[in-house]
Amino acid sequence: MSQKIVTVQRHVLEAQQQHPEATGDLTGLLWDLILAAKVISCQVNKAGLAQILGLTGSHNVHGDEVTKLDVFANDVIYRAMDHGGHLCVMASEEADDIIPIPSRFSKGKYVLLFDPLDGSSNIDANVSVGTIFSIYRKKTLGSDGTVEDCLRKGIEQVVAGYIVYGSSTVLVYSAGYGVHGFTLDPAIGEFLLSHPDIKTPKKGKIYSVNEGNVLQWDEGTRKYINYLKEDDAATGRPYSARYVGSLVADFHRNLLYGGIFLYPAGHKKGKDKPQGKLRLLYEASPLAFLVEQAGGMATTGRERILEIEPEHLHQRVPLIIGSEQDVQQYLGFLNQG
Ligand code: AHM
Ligand code: MG
Repeated sequence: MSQKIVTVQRHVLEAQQQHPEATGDLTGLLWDLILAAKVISCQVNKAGLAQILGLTGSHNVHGDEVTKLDVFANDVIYRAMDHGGHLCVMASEEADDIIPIPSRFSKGKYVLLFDPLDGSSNIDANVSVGTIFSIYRKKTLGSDGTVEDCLRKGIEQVVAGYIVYGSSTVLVYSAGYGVHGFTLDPAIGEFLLSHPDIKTPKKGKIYSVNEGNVLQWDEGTRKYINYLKEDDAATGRPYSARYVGSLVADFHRNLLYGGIFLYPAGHKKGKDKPQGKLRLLYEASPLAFLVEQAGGMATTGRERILEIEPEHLHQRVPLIIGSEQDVQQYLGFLNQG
């Protein structure tokens, strides 16, 4: 018999009904976010046609060029989420500071952190991009959320997820009871359950890294990548290199097929300390939550991503994420260094 047809809304609602104490607040919040995802998806699909291609000429807090679609996605999420009464504060990769909920709206008990359009430097070439989100419960007193409500360890996440705008639009989320994927049917405007209870393979055959940075890496990382290229059928080598350059797309493929994604710390000229590129709160933490729920691992090489205590909103970390045996093996190389 063919699979049941389940919308993401029904899936979220049924999960909520397992928790008699639930108020429906989180469900309402996710519904608002799903609406924003549909609006962004529609606009991303029109990117080649619309007049909005090109750059605004402005830079975000990381010094990256901000394309109009980044601004659009950021704005859509804000406008879908500010008035629902579920949130007390938001923070976005595109904004320097926390984003308060306007005083005219009632405040809720949740905190939303998001990267509105990850990988957007690829958009002009029709390469997949994505939205990443992360939800926490408010922890401070009072109705307004604060920066303290946003600076949270990943293990405290209530929900994490992403939407990848690719050959189809796919939404993947976890509320701590497995990872579930839904594909948008554009004809009916609904996300339908397509990937129930995703488990990532324990070991893969893919590695994803920007190898152009090889000279900036530490010895352990270099040795590990060289090891993956050696020919040894008994240990499944060589691995295949796959790197889109859009984190959500690289992550989504590896989640389904297995493998390892690495953005290690790089020793850059003029900087005394090696630095990661990806942002802890908007990229690493939500994807780490998902990968662990799917049976994988995420680390900086030194610590578990989900246990990092953030110091500031736009903190960057090295990110090594994927199949458990692959990440463990990487750690082995790093420790031998
Ligand atoms: P962005 O959030 O400004 O789009 O940057 C993050 C992106 C990730 O999607 C991707 O994994 C990474 O940057 C690619 O970086 P690089 O071009 O250095 O390989
Ligand atoms: Mg990003």
